[in-house]
Amino acid sequence: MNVLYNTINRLNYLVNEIPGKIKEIPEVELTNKPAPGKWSKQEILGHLCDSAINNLSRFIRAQFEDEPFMVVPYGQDEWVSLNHYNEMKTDDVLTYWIAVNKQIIQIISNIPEDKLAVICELGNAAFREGELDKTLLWLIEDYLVHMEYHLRQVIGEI
Ligand code: NI
Repeated sequence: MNVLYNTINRLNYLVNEIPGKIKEIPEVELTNKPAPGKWSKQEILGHLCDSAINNLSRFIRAQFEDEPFMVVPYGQDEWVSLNHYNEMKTDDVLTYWIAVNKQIIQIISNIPEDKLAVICELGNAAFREGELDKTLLWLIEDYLVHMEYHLRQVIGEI
């Protein structure tokens, strides 16, 4: 059995179930910014699109670039604000989120086991403190952990 079996199952479940739950939330609530500089729920969903597109790139490149693969952080606030997610239709943000995650599922379903062991060096020193080097497998599992953390901020328990 693929070591990513549970992760892939969970991602499939979330991609199928979450959009319907988000569509139940009124637009005013989704786009409300709790404070200037704080993300609205729709912007958190946008942040998950940014996470998806950046990690999709990592999941591809880690398989063929030099090892250790360097995980370069992206400017999360800049990505959210320059994508102007709060001005978009919620449906369009959701369509984007679903499409990129389906492609991530497609990619990770086909990574050979030896590539899952590729060492990935995290650029953020604080994040690395006290931790061993990570692998591509860890990076993929952490992608899901991060997604679930933010989905809970948007819709509560998932
Ligand atoms: Ni985040």
